[in-house]
This record gives sequence, C-alpha cells and structure tokens, in this order.
Amino acid sequence: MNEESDVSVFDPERIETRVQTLWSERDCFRVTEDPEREKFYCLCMFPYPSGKMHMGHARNYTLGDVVARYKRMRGFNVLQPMGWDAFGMPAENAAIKNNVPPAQWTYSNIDHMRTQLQRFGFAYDWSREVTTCRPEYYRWEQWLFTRLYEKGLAYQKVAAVNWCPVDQTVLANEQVEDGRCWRCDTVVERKELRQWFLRITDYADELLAELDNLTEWPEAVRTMQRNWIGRSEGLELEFAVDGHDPLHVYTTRPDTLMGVTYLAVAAQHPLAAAAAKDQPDLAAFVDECSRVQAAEAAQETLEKRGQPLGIEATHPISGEKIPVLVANFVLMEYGTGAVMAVPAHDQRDFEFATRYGLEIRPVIEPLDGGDIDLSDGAWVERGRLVNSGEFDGLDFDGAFEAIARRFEENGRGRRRVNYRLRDWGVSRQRYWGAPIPMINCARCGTVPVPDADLPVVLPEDVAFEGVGSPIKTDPTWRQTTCPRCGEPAERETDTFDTFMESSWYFARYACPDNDSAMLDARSDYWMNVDQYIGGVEHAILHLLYARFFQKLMRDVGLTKTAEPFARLMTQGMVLKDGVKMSKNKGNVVDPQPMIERYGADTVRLFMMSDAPPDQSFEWSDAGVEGAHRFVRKLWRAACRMTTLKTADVASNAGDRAALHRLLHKTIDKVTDDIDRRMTFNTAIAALRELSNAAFRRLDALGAAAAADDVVQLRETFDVLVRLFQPFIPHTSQALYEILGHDGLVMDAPWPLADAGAMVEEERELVVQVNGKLRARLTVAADADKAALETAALGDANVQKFIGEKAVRKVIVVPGKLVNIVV
Ligand code: ANZ
Ligand code: ZN
Repeated sequence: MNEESDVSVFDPERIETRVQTLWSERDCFRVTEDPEREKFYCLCMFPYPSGKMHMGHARNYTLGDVVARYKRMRGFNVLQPMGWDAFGMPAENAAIKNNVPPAQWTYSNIDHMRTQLQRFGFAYDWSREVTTCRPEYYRWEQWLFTRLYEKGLAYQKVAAVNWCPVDQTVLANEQVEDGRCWRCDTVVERKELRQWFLRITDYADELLAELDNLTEWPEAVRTMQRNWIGRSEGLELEFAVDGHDPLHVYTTRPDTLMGVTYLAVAAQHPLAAAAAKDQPDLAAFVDECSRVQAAEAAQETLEKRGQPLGIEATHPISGEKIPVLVANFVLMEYGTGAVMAVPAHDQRDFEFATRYGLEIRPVIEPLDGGDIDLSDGAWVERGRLVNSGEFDGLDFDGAFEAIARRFEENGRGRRRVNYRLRDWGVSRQRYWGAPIPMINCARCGTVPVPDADLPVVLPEDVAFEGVGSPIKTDPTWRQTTCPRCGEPAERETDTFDTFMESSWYFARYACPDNDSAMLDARSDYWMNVDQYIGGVEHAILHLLYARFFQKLMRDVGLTKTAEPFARLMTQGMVLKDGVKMSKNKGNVVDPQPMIERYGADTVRLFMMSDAPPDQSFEWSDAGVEGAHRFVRKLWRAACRMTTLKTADVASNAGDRAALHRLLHKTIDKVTDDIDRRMTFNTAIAALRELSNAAFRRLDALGAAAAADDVVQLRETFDVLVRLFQPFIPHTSQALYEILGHDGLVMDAPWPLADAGAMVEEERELVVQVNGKLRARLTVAADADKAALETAALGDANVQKFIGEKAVRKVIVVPGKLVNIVV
C-alpha cells in the first residue's frame, strides 16, 4: 500500500499543507459586502511585529478563529482580518542596536510572523491586510488630524509632560506606571514642551454615557473606563487672599467647608510663583516639585510635602484667617490647581496637616450619631454637619445645595463638573511614527499640510546617530515651503503616538484599498466589530482611544457608527509552571516548534481546551500530548468507520437511543458554549465525551454491524467533524472528505439539536447501602421517589447487604441515587 492512499496514517503536516492549499486555491476567506446576508465581524487585536509569535498571540488568534469559523457555519458573512501595528519604539531600539533601519527590521518581522500565522490556518481575509507604517495607511490619519485641527479638536499647547530620559520621549499619563516608563522602567521626569493634543475631554460625557450601553463588555473593563474618565460633580469656590487675587478651589465636598483649616496650591500655581519671588527657600522647593513628574498615578503613594507661602486667606463664611501653602500632592492640571484642605475628612489633607502641625477640625458626624475616630486617619464618609453654624444638622445633599446656592448668590462660586480624563497628548519625539502633518511658518504660524500634499512620508532608509530621531537630526527633511505664503518654512518633526494608528485600523479593514478616502460605505456595512478579542492590558488606553476615534470619524461625516466594538472578550494570560510566560522568567514556550512537532490543530485544540478564554491558561507538555493523542484517535476511528461493513446481525435499540440522545445533547451544549458563553473548554470536553462514546461503539461493533448501527455511527462522525471544525479545521476538512463529502466543511451547515431527541427516557440509578455502592439500576427518567425506592429495595444485591438488619432511613435523590441506611 503506498503512503498516499493509506489515509489511516495521521500525518498532520501533510494534511495541513494540503488543506491550506485547498483554502487558498478557493480563496475562501475573501469576503465582500453581501447585503443579502447578515454580517459578522470578528476581530482580534493586531500584533506589534516584534519578531515572532508568542503563545499569547497564538491563544488570542485561535479564540478569534473559533468564533469566526463557527459563525461562518451558522450562515453569517464573516469578516476576519489581520494586520500589523507596525510603528513604535522597539523597531528604533533594534535599529540603534543592530544598525538596521527600523523599516527594514519591521517589514522582515512582518513577513516572518505572517508565515507563522498562516501555519495556524487562521481564516483571515489576507486581501485586507493593513500595515500601519505604510504611507497609504497613515496618510488618512494625517488627513483626519488636519480636519480635527480645523475643527479645533486638535491643538497645540506648552504642557508639562512626562518625559522618559532614556527613551527621550514624552509619555502619556497612561504610559506611566508607578512613576516609571511603561517600556523601560526608568523614573519619569517632568518637562515643559510644546505638544499636540486631541480634545478627548470634549467627548468625556459621551464616552462615559455610552459605557452603559456596552452590555456585552466585561463589567471590569467598563468600570476601569468609568474611573479613568473620572467624572465628578462639585463646586468651584473663591477664597479672598490678602494682597493677591482671590484663590479658586475645586471641591467635591462643600459639606466640609467649615472644617477648612488651610488652603494648598500646586507648585506650578501662579500664587506659588508670586510668593516665591522674594523667598529663595520657597523658590527652591517649588522648583524641585516642578521637576518631579506629576503623573496622577503616582500621587497616592507620594510622600506629602509642602511649605507655607507666608500668605493668608479669609474663610468665606467664618471670616477666619487661614494659611496658604504649596503642596506637592496638588496637581496643576486638575480642577483649579488649588484645594481647600479639610484634614478631618480627607486623608491627604490629614497626612499633610499631621506632618506640619496644622489644625484638624471635625465637622461631619455619622448619620446614626456616635463619635468619629481621628486617631489614625481622616473620617471620609458622608454624614451630618456639626460645628458648622447655620449648616448644622444638614446631610451631604442638603449642605451641597445650601452652600452652592449661597456662593451662587454672592457670585463667589459655581457648580462645576470635572473629569480626571485629560486631553490626549499625541506628540512623540521619536522617529518611527507617522509624521504630524503640520508646518511652521514664520509669517503664517502653524499651517496644516494641504490634502494634496499628503501623505507626509517618513523616510524609511535612514541611519541612526545616537538615539535622536533621524528626521530631527537631518537638517534638510524639515525644510519645506509654506502652503499659504510660499516662503520657506519648517515641518513638524514630531511623530504621532502609535495609539493613533490602533485607534481606527478596525474600521479601515473594511476598505483598505480606498486611496481616495479614509472610510467608505463598506465600513458602514462591516462596522461595528461584533466580537473583539484582546488582552485586558488594553482595557483603558486602546479601547478608550478607539471609542474616541470612532466618534471623531463619525463627526467628520465618515461613518454612522458611534461605538466600534459591540462585544468584547478580554483573554487571560498564558502561564507556564504557574507564572506568566515571559522572557524575564525564562519560561517561554515558542509556538513554532510545537506546531512543527504536533501540527497546528493539536496546538489549537489544546489551547482552547484548558480554560475559559477570560481566565489564565496553563501550558503543559502533558496537555499538548494528550490533545495530540486525541486528534490521532479521532482520525483513526473515523477512517475505520468508513470501512465498517453492513451485516445481518442484531442491533441494540437501547444503545442506539443512548447515543442518539448524547449526540443531540452534545450539539446543544457545544452550540451554547461557543455562541453565548464562549467557554470553548467545556465545548471541547463535551465533544470528547461524544467522541469517546463513538469510539467505544465502533470497538463494540467490530468489522461489521447492522445497517441501523452503521448509519448512526456515520451520522455521529459527520456531526463530530462539523462541530470540531472551528477548533481543528484541517483535520476536520480532511475527515469530511474521507467521510465522502465534497466541498468545504466550513460551508456545511452547523448541526442543529433536536430538542425531542434530548429527552432522557431512561437513567442510571446508583443504589448505596450505608454509603457504599451496591447496585446500578436503569430506571425511567421520570420515575417518582416511591418508584425509585421500591426499585432499589427490590434489587438482589442490595437485599443481600441489608440482610437481617433494619432499614432505618431511605434517602432518595431523584434521577441520581438512593441511599439506604441500615
Ligand atoms: C475639600 C475636600 C474635603 C475634598 C474632603 C475631599 C474630601 P475628585 O473626586 O477626584 O474630583 N482636589 C481638587 N483639586 C485638586 C488638585 N488639583 N489636586 C489634588 N487634589 C485636588 O476629587 C475632588 C477632590 O480632590 C476635591 O474635593 C479636592 O479636595 C481635591 F473631606 O475638597 B476636596
Ligand atoms: Zn507662511
């Protein structure tokens, strides 16, 4: 027998190569906008082309592929694209280290990773591949930016930024973790620079409100976004200051007004500067605070420090004199950059007051009376006002209203809504990013690059001298002429934050070939993404920016879609030996050799079978071995089944009924697990159970069986092959052919469960005597308690163990067990 014809030999590499060739010959993942069919857009977060795929990618992309392939069998017009988040610092760092241009490094990584992805057999429409570092992609981002500039949504300001001295770039607040750079862990400094910003705060209300409608998102992600936006309602109040303009403070606790014992301003506040003029000590302190980075994340843990300004303010109600200090925990960028301090009821104010011996004056008591304990911290709950003169006895809401009205009446305060969210600084001083399409002209000021001159192309063939951006160090790249007056002018040499590219790629997959518009009608067909899958580390940054961009694109008239992602799945981490797989831990398992050894289907199956997608998944060699043994067994059994002969032999109707029932229950469970719950692990467990039942039946029947049995076994394998298609698509396709079908299994309809067939007519009943198993009986599924008791007591073996002893109690668990206590 020659190799080719001996199909019962399971050779994953040969099978996978052949099936993938079939797919590409038929071009079967290329989709078009078919208005007759319901669309399903399934998307995984695109990778940064770092060099090679890791297990996190493998898991993410397999999850997406399972959904996409399943939906296709359900009759949807499924789009599943893939692309590359190709700009970013690692390319530059590699370039500086190895002397290769970032473009070259990036493109060769992309080629390598594309091959790796293809080996997995993901059902991607590669004709839509998007690579963000290509001018045909980023030109539209540049175009949108100039539109936003015209609308006042993009603007420039000198801002204190988080500066990473190692990476030589500005970092967004989101990129600072515990005061350190998210990439290189260096302590971040504060620096004043002229930057480009997008006015995301204009969209804060909508971004917040629409979270309520994203019911198919994990609650944890919605909460994180709510907190990040951080909407608060409070008052802006005015305090008179001796010899200076009045000081404005923002407070969310006006009910604590009578407990204010000092005011505190940020180091960058004008009042601090004014006071520091003739006080060198103070000036030195203010200067020092200004240099330390001000990322809000670091504020909680910051050691609270300050100095008196030597200035006094007047309490607006009591008329008392209170000191004004400068404090490092007050942020210039939030509220008004100044706070009224209430040490009795605010923890930061408490720590500060304790350290500097300032008065702590309690003005709130619990609603149920009782004393508050200020011995080791502030009492921060809401309660009832005391020591507050005319406001005594009011609760939080009552006090808020009374005090708001009082200040509104005398014109010294107003209600105000505040957001923690800041405008998004998008300027980066690095090279490998999309150039910001702006020109500085000595006469005309800032001028956007006209549409006809877009894209502003980033030169790709560059050499690095040090870490500086080649377009900054090159004296000629920036030289241009002003589009308005025609005089010599200079280009902006900063590039965009790479979060800009990942904020709209999902929409561009709908129309990647359009060279005359950013989006077209096709994006309204495909958007929004029905299922988005990616790491939970993107819960805030990427997902918030993407939601923002979708609204920006809508507001310049490009699309009707307001929210980009209908349903979100955040996948758990991949672990090895209980800890996250990472280079640092030295516990990385590379997917490539695993595929070479076991085939893509085995790796896919194992990764989906271990844990639900949102939980962490533990890689184990035994697990992948087990998955491999199973696929091989399935293959051999299906092949053997096709050789089963029909003979004139007896058939057991009871066995047939049981298998029939299991078949339909499995269809039902697998469908529900994939579709609604996305618990692929339990779907696979159910599929394996059905497979094992089929294997056992096959063994029991031998070489020949009754016609009814042959037909049923055939049907069972037919169903298995289709239900397994999303997980092990190559094996499934090859077996589909072996079972005698033409065409593609993924175009076969998904099996549907027959509810009638799932009803159990008979069940197994376990009978125990004093807790020990003594009999297994087959009983009617709907038998009542009395019938079960009678059946149990009547069994010969059970009677033997009861013997002469008295039956003291019979416990019946219907449908499961009878325990007889003697
Ligand atoms: C008095 C007070 C008493 C406050 C009290 C709190 C508790 P959210 O909810 O985040 O908006 N604050 C205002 N501006 C600040 C700034 N620039 N830097 C640091 N802290 C600032 O927080 C609002 C509260 O944070 C404000 O209410 C203010 O302190 C403080 F028992 O005012 B509160
Ligand atoms: Zn000009």
